[in-house]
Amino acid sequence: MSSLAIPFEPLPRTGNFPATPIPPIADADRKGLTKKETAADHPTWCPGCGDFSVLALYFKLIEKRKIHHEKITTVAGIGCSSRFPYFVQAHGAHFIHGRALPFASGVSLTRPDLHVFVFGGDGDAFSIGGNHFNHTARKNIKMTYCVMDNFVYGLTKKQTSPTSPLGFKSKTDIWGAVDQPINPMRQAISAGATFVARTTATNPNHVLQMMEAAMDHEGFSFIECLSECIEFYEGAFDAANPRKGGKFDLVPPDHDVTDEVAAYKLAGEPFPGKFGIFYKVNKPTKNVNEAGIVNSMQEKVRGLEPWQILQKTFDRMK
Ligand SMILES: Cc1ncc(C[n+]2csc(CCOP(=O)(O)OP(=O)(O)O)c2C)c(N)n1
Ligand code: SF4
Ligand SMILES: [Mg+2]
Repeated sequence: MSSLAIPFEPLPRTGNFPATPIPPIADADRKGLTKKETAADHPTWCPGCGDFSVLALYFKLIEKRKIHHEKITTVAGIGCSSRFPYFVQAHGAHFIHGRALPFASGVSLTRPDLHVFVFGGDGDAFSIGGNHFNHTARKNIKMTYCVMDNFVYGLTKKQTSPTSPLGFKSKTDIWGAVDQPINPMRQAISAGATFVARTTATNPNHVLQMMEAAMDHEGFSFIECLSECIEFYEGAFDAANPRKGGKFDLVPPDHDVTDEVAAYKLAGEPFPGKFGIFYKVNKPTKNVNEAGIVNSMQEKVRGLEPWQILQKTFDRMK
């Protein structure tokens, strides 16, 4: 148990919530969709971009976990990485820069039978979308948010991003970045995310493992996935790639994922750091809390006609 955890009283589940049992997302009786059945347009990313790998693993996840077209929901903001939903033949939205999470929250809260996947970049998540990131995490809204972190603004052709390291030369920092980069893992933990993991696009098995664990988590699951921008920050993640002379070190097996302080410590390790699940705790989701309120309100007016409900409201105003 984390030493920073604050005890709280979850809202009671009232009435007969959930009124209708929520069916499982996977349909075990149907065969898993192949990449051919879920791939849409050919991705327009630059050859060698790390984002290809993340997309390929999303297709693998869909097939392995038997998620069918009507249950696939892929949401993104704006950026190279945020083009993601275009390339998936299913429901989704390529939304406004930085606003993917509020959109996804609405979908998640109204459709408990789905699992919403959100993909995007470091600029989308931590610059323009920074506030949404913090609030979606603290509300613990059930979804998986995979940030394809390339330490740069790719789509707009090389500006400094919130994760660009000090000294990084870009069109907005021609003499080198002088601002301290944010640490996405620390930010996610401190904001209240209940699942925080880190992976890299150059290790496909690990990406898939993290996606599966994130999807299975009851709450807001965040994955920082290093994904190289071959065009504007080539070699950024060589230090995390054994094929380029770097090292890929897993989170030690004795790490307690419920220990918030231990998770901060892991997150503070110098690059390339560790990979795996840093933090995972169970807390009530906004989905459950809100459904409880809605259900108890519905109980109060069960069997009444709309005009009778209105009449009750007017009576209260007398
Ligand atoms: C409101 C608004 N501001 C700015 C932009 C311009 N813009 C588009 S994508 C982007 C940043 C993309 O960087 P990132 O989120 O890291 O994605 P990447 O392209 O690196 O995958 C910016 C500043 C925009 N489209 N909308
Ligand atoms: S500009 Fe960079 S992030 Fe964008 S598609 Fe090309 S390699 Fe990928
Ligand atoms: Mg980026």
